This record gives sequence, structure tokens and C-alpha cells, in this order.
Amino acid sequence: MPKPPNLSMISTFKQSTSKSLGKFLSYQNIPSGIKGESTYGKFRVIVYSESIIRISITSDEQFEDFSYSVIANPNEDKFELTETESHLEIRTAVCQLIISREPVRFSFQDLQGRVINEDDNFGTSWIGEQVTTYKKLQPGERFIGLGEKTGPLDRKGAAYENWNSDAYAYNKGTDPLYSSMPFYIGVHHPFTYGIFLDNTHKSFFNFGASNNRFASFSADAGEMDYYLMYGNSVSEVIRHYTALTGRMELPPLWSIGYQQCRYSYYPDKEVFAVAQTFREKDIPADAIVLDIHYMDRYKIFTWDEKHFSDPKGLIDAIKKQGFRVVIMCDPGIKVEPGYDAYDDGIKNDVFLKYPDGENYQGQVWPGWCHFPDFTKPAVRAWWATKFKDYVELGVEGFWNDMNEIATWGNALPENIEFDFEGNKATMRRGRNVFGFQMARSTYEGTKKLMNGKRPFNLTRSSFSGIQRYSAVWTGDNVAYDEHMLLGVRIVNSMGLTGVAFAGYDAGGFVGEANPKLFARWISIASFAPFFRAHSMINTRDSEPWSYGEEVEGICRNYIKFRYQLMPYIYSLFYDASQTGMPVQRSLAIHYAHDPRVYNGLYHNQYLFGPSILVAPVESNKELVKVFLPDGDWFDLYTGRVFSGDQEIIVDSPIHRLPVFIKAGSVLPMQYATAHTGIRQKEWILHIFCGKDPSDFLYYTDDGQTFDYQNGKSMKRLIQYLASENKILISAEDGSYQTDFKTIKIVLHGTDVNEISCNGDQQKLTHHVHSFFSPLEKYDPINDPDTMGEENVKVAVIDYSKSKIEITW
Ligand code: MIG
Repeated sequence: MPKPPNLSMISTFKQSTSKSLGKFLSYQNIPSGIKGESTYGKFRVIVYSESIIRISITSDEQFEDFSYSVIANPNEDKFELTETESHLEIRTAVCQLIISREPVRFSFQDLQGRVINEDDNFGTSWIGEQVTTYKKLQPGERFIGLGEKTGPLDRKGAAYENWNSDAYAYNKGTDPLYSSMPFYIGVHHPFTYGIFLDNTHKSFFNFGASNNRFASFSADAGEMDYYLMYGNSVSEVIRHYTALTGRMELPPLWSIGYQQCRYSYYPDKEVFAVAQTFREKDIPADAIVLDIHYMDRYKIFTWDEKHFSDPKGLIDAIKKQGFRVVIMCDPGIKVEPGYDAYDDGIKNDVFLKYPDGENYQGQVWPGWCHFPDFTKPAVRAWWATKFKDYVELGVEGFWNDMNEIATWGNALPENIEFDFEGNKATMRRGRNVFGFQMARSTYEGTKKLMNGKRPFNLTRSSFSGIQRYSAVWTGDNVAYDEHMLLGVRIVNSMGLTGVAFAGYDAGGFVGEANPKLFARWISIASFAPFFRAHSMINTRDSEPWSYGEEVEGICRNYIKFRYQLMPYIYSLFYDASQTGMPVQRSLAIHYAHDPRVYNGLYHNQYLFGPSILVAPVESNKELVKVFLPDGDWFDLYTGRVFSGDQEIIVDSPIHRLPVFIKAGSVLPMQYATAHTGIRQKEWILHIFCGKDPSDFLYYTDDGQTFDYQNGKSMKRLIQYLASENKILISAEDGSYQTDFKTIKIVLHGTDVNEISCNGDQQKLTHHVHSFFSPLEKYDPINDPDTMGEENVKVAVIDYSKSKIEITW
């Protein structure tokens, strides 16, 4: 056996051309996989599950085994290893990896030998320290995902860079943005698969951009370390990816209500007035967000005593009206002896340093600042304790901003050193996880301090795995139509990448919305997982009532509708916490192989949960083409049923965002409330009759504590058996007690006059039903196609915790 060269001795600066993984030399068995040598570079294959295989390739002596993102371990799935003269074969119950010997290249196949994904001839190569894996483009292949990226749904033909950046006022082509999620899903008939590159250095993804041969992914340095995931659908691939990188815990229920933000509300009187106005105007809302002006000269962990002389008084007062407070948290700590966070930070030696040991200083809001090294466990623990005062005052939401790291000049020195969990690294490796680890520390700290209550945590910068700790918003968007649609697409993309709790600044952060734009943005955002309006300093007022009565009415309608949907939405969050399935679902999730989904006319459309189709449209378009996928669809406003698998033209005046409900679905709903803290006595089930059957898992709990993790929740499976005109509701599962006394059954799309509930006949009453208050000005009473005129049948029955069977 020839001895492999000592590769770490190969001087990289002399290497000017690309060099690939060489010929196979030897291999050995390791737990759950194999490790091998080639004439240039080593490889390692680990089987994580029957569908997930990790491939690591290095030109160093050792493989590294540290990851911030991956929390799964190989689960000892069985695989068979076969050797032939030309290759090695690793076969699981669902797929196989063929490793050719001359040279070492990888081909990922199904059990019939059909290629899911395979190396290009270049395989894995190095140019200096930069390492790239090249994959052959498959016929008709499309690429989706990659998290917070601009561009179209189908990323074929484009290239992207991952390098977390403060992208103020970005546009539809800006790259990179604030977060890195180096995970994509490949789609080519009949396959769907995922690739996650677990390397935090600056990375590049090329999906056949400027070439017609390969899709490649590279990292500036470090190992080639990636996971191949095979799934029979996009949702299964998402399930695999979130099995690796984790899923969210349930956020507090209030945080999925409407949040009103502003850069910045101050003084305290203004905060109070805004809260009060929501109640006076009967517009639901759950949170007011305090931006940087609540602090004393932008210093984190302080309050501006002049404008917020009694934060506890303020927080208590608005809490009485059902509002929570979310506060801005910036990572920069002002260099100012005598300022507690600074003194204590110095004492505990928590700050990022230059190689000579001097604390790095960068300039940001407070002036010259140091920055805690969140990649060091002791520093995360230190930061985590700092929230004590905020928590004692009653703050329940925390907003991590500027954590790319953003500093004036935007050129963080490369030689800054990060602890990186004891594996000292420069900024080149640490940068992309700084925001992720800051958000983690804030979450872990506030969770501990809040003593059983759930904190709400939000971050701007993040990396794969962030869903375990935080919601993510898309940063400084701009107030124009195209940006509104871009935000929808980014949230769709983040959903494909494991981040179920994501949203954008409704109304647009930079610049100023006009009345129509604001109304449309709120309408769309009421179907976003994270729902917040926000706007920049020195711009016009931007609350739902700031644009005149008509816009106020539209905002009220849609915000109320979101609150009516809350039982459905909360169940979707539960699903996300269990399976990783996003709340806002790109159509590519359910209809991956339908080319219409990727058409630029329709690629902003999404499903909000399994049953609600949202077609975002510009504010000034009164007519729009909508793609209805397979199945039948109820127009939300009129109840008119359209058959799917077609493109239709629908009216989209400003008060009416095109929204459709899938026939054959059941939506658990409630009455609109001023905020999420109001308990309901009636469980409302909207049944949209149709020929397709469906299942929906209803989930509820106290909405505020972690008791659900010990069984204090309640679940009921709602099954719609279309061909039998029957609904089956399983008995309550779990120990959480609701206040339900009755069930209101609302049947859409049927002529029957009676239903039977567990054998008791019940007359149905006929209703003209509306989810919305009619906006007469826009809905001439005589127009049969107007909102608020749907004919539905209604019955109210006693609530029962045991099995319920409803037939008609
Ligand atoms: O330099 O805190 O993206 O939402 O209002 C700007 C002020 C800092 C950037 C955030 C934005 C926030 C703003 N922040």
C-alpha cells in the first residue's frame, strides 16, 4: 500500500490550478460508515439514516467534527457495503451511494440505480484553500431553497454567496443578505433531494450559472462536509434537513399575533397611545416593539431615563390592555468605563480580540464598541444573565439586530479571532455564525430567566439551525411593490430551509408606503408566519390607521381574519415544531414537479398551511392571473368554487387579496379577539366540502409556558371523509383543558339541511356569512360576486371531549 503524501505539507500558495480528490487507495470501517484515502485527499462517508448520508472530504490529516448546525447523530441505520473492482457501494433501505475508485467520485442513486445526484468529473477539488464540489446538472433539474436569498423560486442559472451582511435597502438582486443557510433542494423528475453544506466560511453556490455542466458548492476554507438527503417529496427532504439541524420550540402564542414596530416609538406616552389606539379602533394586536431609542444613548441593557422614566409602569399598563413588549438588543457594547455592561465585559474577558490580544473596536450606534464573542460558551452564558433586569420589568420579547456584525464601514477585519467553541478561528470562519450564536445566547438566557414562560426571540442574522432559537425577519426592505413580493419569496425560501417562523417588515422599512401599498402589504402579511409592521426613522406614521379610513378598514379586516385563524395557525406552528414543515409553504413543497409553480407569474404564490392558497399581488393591480393547483378551490370572499389545475384571472382590488381555500379541508377557527390572550368558549370548525379527503391535526395548549413539553397540551385529529360526507374528530388527547362549551359547525358548499352528530339529528340554519366586515364603498350590494355574501349552513352542538362523528 503506497503511503499517502503528507498533504498538510503541500504549500497552498504555490498551487495555482484546481486539484481534485485522487485515486482510491484504501478504506477502513468506522462507526456508521467508512473512511478512505486517495492519492490526493481523504474522504469519509457516514450514514445518518436510511435517507441521509454525510460526505466529508479533506486535504488535511484529520477530519474535524464540530458543527453549530447539526444536532443529529447517526442513528445506526443498517447499510450494506459492497466492493467491486471499480467501486464501493453503500446501500441503505432506500438509496445507495456509489463511490468510484479511479478517481474517487460519488454518485447518489435510488435502489434501481437511477441517479439522484452525482459528482461531475471534477468531483471535489481545491484551488488553494478553497474547496468545491461539482455536481452534474441533471436533465430538467431545478434548485430551490438556500434560505434568505433574493432571486426567483427556481435558482437554476444563478449563483449565490453566503456572507452575512448588513444589506440596508437591498433590492431584488442583492446578494448576500443577512443570513446564510447553505442548504438547497434539487428537483428533477421524479426525484427530490437535499444538500446541506456544513461549513461556516464564506461559501458559494452555483446552480449552472455561466456554465451548462454543473451545480457546485464551495467554501473559502475548511473541509468539504455535506449531507445528501433523499426524500420522495420536498416535505420529506425538509423533514430530513430539520432532523439534522433541529426544529423550533413553540413560540409564545402572542408572538404570532400582530406586532407593531417603529424606529422608534418614544417617549413612553407614545407607546401607550399606540397601544390604546389599537383597542379604540378595534384592531387586534399583541405586541409593541421598542427600537433603539428606549436605551440610554443606544447602550444595551439600559433605559433612557428621560423618555422611559418608569419602564415597569409602562409595561404593566400596556399588559393590562393585552400587549407584550419586545425590545431591541444590539451586540455592540460601548467602550465606556463606568458603564456596567462594559466594565463587567472587561472583567469577564468576553470580547472579540485581535491576534495580539487587544479587544476589537468597531463603531456602531453607541460609538466605539466591543463585541461579545458569542462563539464562546462562557460568553454566551455571560450575555444570557444580562437580561435579568429586562425580564424583571416584564419584557417578554427580544430582537437581535446588527449581528452580521454590522459596524460603520462594513468591513470587519479578517484577523479578528473567535473562540469557536475552543477551536480558535478567524473572522473568516466565525462571522457567519455570530448572529446565530448571539440569538442562541439571548434565547437560552431569557428562557432561563423567564422561569417556564416562553420568550419571543427574533434575529436579523442567522445560519442553518437558527430555527432552534429564534424567528428571523428579512431586515431593511424598501417600500415598493416589487419588494413586497420579494419578501414573500424570501420567506417561502426560508421555509424550505427549516425556518418556519419568518417574516418581513410589513409596510416596508425604508422609504414610505402609499395607502394602497400599505393596505396590500398588511393583507399579505396577515398570512405570514411572523406578522409585524415596521418603518424607518423620519418617515411618515405607519400604523394601520395612518393611511385613512379605507386602509384602516382593510387592515382591520385582514388582521381580524388572522386572529380568527389563530387556532389553525397555532396548529401549523405545532406541526413545524414536530416535522419542520413551514407555516408558509412555497407551492414547490406540494407540487414540486409542476412547471407552472416556477413560472415568474406564479412563483410568489404559497400555501399558508395545507389549506389556504395566497396569491400575493401588487397593490395597484385590480386583476391578476392566479395558478390554482390540483383540486377544487373556494374563493375566500364569495364561496365560489373553482376547479384547480388551471390558471384563472381574478379580481384583486385593494380590499381583496386573492385567497382560496382548498375544497375538502377543515379549518379550526375562532372569533376575532383584541389579542391572543382571550379564551374562547366555542370551537369553530369551517368545513369546505369537496371531493378530496383531508386530515388536520388541531393543537392547542396554554400558549405561554413549556408545560406542553410534559403533555399539557390538547390534540384532536380532524378527518374529512369526502366520499362519505363525514367528519371524524378524535377524542381529546392530552391534559390541557380548554373552555370550550360548544362547537360551531360551518358548512361551506353544500345544500343539505340537516347533519347528524354522533347520531343526533340537527337542523342547519342558513347564513349569509362573511369573514370580513363589508367595505360598502367597494362592494356594491348588488354585485353577487362581492365579499360577504357567501351562503353557508351552520349548526351549534355541545362540545364533547370524546370522539365525534358528524355526517350529512
Ligand atoms: O442601523 O435599530 O434592521 O429594523 O429599526 C439600523 C434601528 C439599525 C436595523 C434594523 C431595523 C431597525 C434599525 N436597525
